[in-house]
Amino acid sequence: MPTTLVDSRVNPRFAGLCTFCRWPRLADVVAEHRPVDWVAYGVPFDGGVTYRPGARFGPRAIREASQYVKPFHLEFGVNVAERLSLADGGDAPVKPFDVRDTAEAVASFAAGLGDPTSRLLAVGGDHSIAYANIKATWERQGRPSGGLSLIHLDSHLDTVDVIWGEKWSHGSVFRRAIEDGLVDPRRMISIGVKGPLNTGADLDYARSVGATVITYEQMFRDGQQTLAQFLKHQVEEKRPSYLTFDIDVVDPAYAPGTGTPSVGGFTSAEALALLRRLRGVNLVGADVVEVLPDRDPAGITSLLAAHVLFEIIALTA
Ligand SMILES: [Mn+2]
Repeated sequence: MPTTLVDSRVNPRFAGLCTFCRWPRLADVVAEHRPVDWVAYGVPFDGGVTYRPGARFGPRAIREASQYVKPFHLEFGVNVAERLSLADGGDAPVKPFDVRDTAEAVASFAAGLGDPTSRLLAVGGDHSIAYANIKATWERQGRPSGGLSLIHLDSHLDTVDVIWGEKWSHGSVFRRAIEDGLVDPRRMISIGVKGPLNTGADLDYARSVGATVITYEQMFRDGQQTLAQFLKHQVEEKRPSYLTFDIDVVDPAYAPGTGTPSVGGFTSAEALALLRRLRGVNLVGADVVEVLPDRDPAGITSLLAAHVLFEIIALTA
């Protein structure tokens, strides 16, 4: 069912309520008893960061930037809003002083969004918020044993065990998700990882559990082949796959507004092209995280994140 969109040729993009991509509020869609294909919601939380805070302001900035996201996908040749029913689910409740409590609050909020078949897209917030959306998605998928497949675009692996004596932070999120059976590490791929690292052992956990890691450098060598093979399996097996997009996978020259910037990396165009290669994957949930508006002078990071959100949705249109 199509999305009821405000026509920007009648009502300008700079007017009206500010929702993701000007989609209707979820409450309005539910009141009309319309099914929803994707619910995007904000998670204004940055209590899990190990460096610069400020991603709690990400959802607002991305909503604002997304007013300029148009619905027709040029490369796919589809009007995404006509193909899909999309809604803005508002912001999840957060507990600003506690990562673990926030994860629980967000997961239970997410569990109630839309109808049981709606896909969930969480907009962060720091990367720690991915745990809750992965958990809610895993439950929605009927708790597949072994966990969801994970496509992870990030400069960092986020599989550290303990940081500052804490097991819950944006640097540990996928280790916890793997331990809890939400993610199948043998069907996990981390793309765009960049150095330097704290220690070479940072890679050990991901490799020991069977995850595939493609560094940014490798993408221009044998990484392309590894990725193509991984995606071929994903498409053939139709495995429920979750996509997590940390904006710091993009070169800070293109995405400066982020808390743990890592120099080099994908241009914005390369990142969008990479996302488009995921078409055909059985995508069941996603997140876009780590946008830090205070470090984003011209708003380009938020604008990119808004378009990343659109590209993710468009993969299923
Ligand atoms: Mn991350």
